[in-house]
Amino acid sequence: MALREILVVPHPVLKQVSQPVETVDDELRALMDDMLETMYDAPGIGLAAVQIGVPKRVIVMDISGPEEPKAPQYFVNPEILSASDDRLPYEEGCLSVPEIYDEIERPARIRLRYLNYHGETVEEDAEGLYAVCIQHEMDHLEGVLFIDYLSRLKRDRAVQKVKKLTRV
Ligand code: GNR
Ligand code: NI
Repeated sequence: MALREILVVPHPVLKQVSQPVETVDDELRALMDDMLETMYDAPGIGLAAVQIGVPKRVIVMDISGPEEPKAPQYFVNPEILSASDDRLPYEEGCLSVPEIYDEIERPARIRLRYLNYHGETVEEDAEGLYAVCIQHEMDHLEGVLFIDYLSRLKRDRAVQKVKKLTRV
């Protein structure tokens, strides 16, 4: 396993649309292992492959609390089958937009389909933080960041702040 560098705005790869995975094999599992290690190290609760510069439709997540046992989850080629009309506002952050937080509203409940670590198809419902996080991650697969939902003024300020923060 290896730590990978997390790309931050305004890196152009973050705007790319990620490509579907053809087969869940050992090479892909090695990528997912690196992603999970990188996410825990950051630390974060989710990471899309494009955030480490690999534009494939792969996500890792762990929304367990700090006192709970680790609960890694892996999503390959995830799809949203349906979404509720009611919205859940949540204060979001992103490892690719460090130190910026703002409230975003998304569907409160969704039904999901994806391939897991073993390449098996899974269908399940998500709500609460799980729903928020998977939707945030799936936006990354389309080249969309949470700051894209903010006003242009707020978004531009956020990018400027990150540029200043990451300048060396
Ligand atoms: O670590 C993360 N926390 C978080 C908090 C609220 C909503 C979404 C997230 S995802 C983020 C990690 C990340 O940037 N994933 O793409
Ligand atoms: Ni993010």
